[in-house]
Amino acid sequence: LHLETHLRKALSRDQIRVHYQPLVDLESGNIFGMEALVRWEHPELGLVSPGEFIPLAEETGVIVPIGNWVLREACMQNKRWHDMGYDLCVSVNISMQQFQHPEFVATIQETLAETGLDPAWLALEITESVAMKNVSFVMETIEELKRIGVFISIDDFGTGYSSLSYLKRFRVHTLKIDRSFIRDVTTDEDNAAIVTALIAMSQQMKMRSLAEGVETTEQLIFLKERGCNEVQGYIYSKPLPADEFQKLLDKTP
Ligand code: G
Ligand code: G
Ligand code: NA
Ligand code: MN
Repeated sequence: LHLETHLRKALSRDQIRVHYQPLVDLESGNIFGMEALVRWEHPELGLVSPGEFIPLAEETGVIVPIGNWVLREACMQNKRWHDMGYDLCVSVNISMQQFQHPEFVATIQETLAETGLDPAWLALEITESVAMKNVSFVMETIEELKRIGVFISIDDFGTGYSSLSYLKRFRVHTLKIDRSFIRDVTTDEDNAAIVTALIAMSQQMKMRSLAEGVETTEQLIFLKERGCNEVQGYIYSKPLPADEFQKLLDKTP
């Protein structure tokens, strides 16, 4: 099937898409932003999910051009929404290969300059595997990004080789609690304890907490009672193409 060859050509063949999933402020219930999630529209295979091709893209290095394209597309789209009067923050996933690329910070600056998006309306999601690699390099890069004015989130928190001491050194803006902890949060005491502790820790360290994969009202109530700041999940919406996401914005006050 030569998936790799096809993947390399996916960009030039215009087969890469970006879907958007709402990020909701738990106190107000308002959509304040969206996570950009890549999709590959393959002519024979149909819509290929990133779970299937991101690992291959990372192994082969194709993730760098694809990731840069997603970043640009997401910034362009968000600029369009700002010009229409929506104040939204777009959150973009960044792979380790992108983050470690010598041109990464320059790429962020160029993309913001060329799309005209204010840095304060862009957040970058990095995983703990990124944060693991080279602590001083990661710290420096994060500080540079913060100086530019973009926001930094730690994605899938609690699943990687987490070290709490990194959180102290990196000082990110948002901690995204992995959905594996949220799934059984109302029935499993251990998950309840972990999520409660992560929300409290975020508050005390002046970070925002975001719960991923929220699907039920019970989960929402649990999170609200503990002061979780933000949520994302099927309870609000699955990831949607830009035009459908915009309809969702128009529907919600
Ligand atoms: O959208 P979905 O739930 O299928 O995403 C599966 C995984 O792919 C998630 O872990 C998500 O973080 C990752 N992913 C989605 N879009 C991107 C992207 O643009 N870049 C990178 N590096 N990962 C992405
Ligand atoms: O790793 P990351 O958090 O970036 O992955 C986001 C992935 O989670 C996407 O593939 C998205 O489709 C998926 N997702 C988003 N909301 C939910 C949800 O409520 N339930 C489940 N099972 N998956 C979700
Ligand atoms: Na993510
Ligand atoms: Mn995540």
